[in-house]
Amino acid sequence: MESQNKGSVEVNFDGLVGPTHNFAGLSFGNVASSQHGGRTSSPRQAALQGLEKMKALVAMGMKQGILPPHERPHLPTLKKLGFQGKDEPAILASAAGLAPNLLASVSSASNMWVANAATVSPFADAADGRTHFTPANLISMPHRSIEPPITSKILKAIFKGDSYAHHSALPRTPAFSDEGAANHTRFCSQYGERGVEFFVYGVSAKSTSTGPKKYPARQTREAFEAIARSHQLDTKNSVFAQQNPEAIDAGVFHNDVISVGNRDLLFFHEKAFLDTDKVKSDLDRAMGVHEMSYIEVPSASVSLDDAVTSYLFNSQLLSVPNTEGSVMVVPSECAVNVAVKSYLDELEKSQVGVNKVVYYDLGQSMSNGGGPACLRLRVVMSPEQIKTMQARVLLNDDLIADLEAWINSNYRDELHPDDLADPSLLAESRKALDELTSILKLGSIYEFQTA
Ligand code: SUG
Repeated sequence: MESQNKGSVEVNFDGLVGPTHNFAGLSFGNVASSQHGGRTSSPRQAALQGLEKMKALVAMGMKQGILPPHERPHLPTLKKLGFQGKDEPAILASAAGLAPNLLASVSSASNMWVANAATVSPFADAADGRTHFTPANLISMPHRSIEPPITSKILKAIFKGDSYAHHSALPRTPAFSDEGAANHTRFCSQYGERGVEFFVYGVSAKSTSTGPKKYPARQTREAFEAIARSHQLDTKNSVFAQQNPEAIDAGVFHNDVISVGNRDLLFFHEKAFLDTDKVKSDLDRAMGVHEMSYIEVPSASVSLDDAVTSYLFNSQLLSVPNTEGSVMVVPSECAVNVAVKSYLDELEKSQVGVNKVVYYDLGQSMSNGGGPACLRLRVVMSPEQIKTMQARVLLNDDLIADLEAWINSNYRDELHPDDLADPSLLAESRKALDELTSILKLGSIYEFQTA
């Protein structure tokens, strides 16, 4: 098994921003989403900003994939919620009149933040040697709770064959509230070797400590325990840790807003976890002969507020071919926050763990609380898995050019939440997604294509 996994790499699959990207202020506890609700967005700029970041990673020599957006506005959900009309425009109009917030919910492009799409365990960690996927049930926010069925369809269409195991999302009840890879990190020496899976939760029935007081905890320990079992992980290689409720109440709605890991490095804020010493000793024990490295950022250098507004920890730590240490991809908001910028300058100068910091403008996604790490789902893939992938979702110059042209011809420059009832937005969105499934060689994955 070990030699078969040689040459395995971590592939970042980024969510392509959908044509209905808008600011509806839907996510309570996500400070940026609440602050920008009601403003005018730019779907085109959002999609191009995301693609620019992907292009930059490809240029660094990284393997980069994409996951397509979901069908939005989602008429099947509006119908399920009882909105009626003689045709689809009438159903949209009825929702816009009676419950604009629900129309916004079924129109959100939130599926772009694919760190919440699923939890993924690579083949090297699972007893059966397969790569396991569990789509997140996303029950804590109504607009995200409609994502799992299409996410599951997309993952099955892309990761096809005997080397993959696809599980159902967990039961849809608060006890199993699950937000996927945004709260999950994997540590290892080499990607294709057995690693340690690190599950961070906000709340647990077993916990004796009090949870957050102001904002909801969106991930339970019980959800992650179920996932670790289904993914056939060895308990010795699974570490569970509780988020610091103070961080959640400061706007850290997912753990990837306050910590990020890669290989044997954990970069985190001192207030990320309830018990930092235990986190470190549990990870050290699980890693065994491979030593962990920690970069703990003190509040004295970067406050929780600075962490939340700059999204410093929502960075990507990348092992770039032929480069020592990790390259850190951060949002450009980190360059304007004085405390964060001076911390990053020092970090880069020290050349310890992080050897280079690169800044990207993801302003459209950031205004809804989604930074570089939210936009990507990490999947460790063996050379064989990469070779046999049939969908055209791994970026190269041709695919990048096709996607740029596709975005430019299909996306609006501006969108206001009031525009969501416009029937032509529905038609434009479907036309765009129909073209996209051909570009990506995905077959018919959307309900409107099979209805
Ligand atoms: O679930 N925002 C997303 C942001 C997700 C970020 N993901 C990670 N941290 N991994 C959320 O809160 C806002 C949509 C709106 O308000 O229009 C939104 O869904």
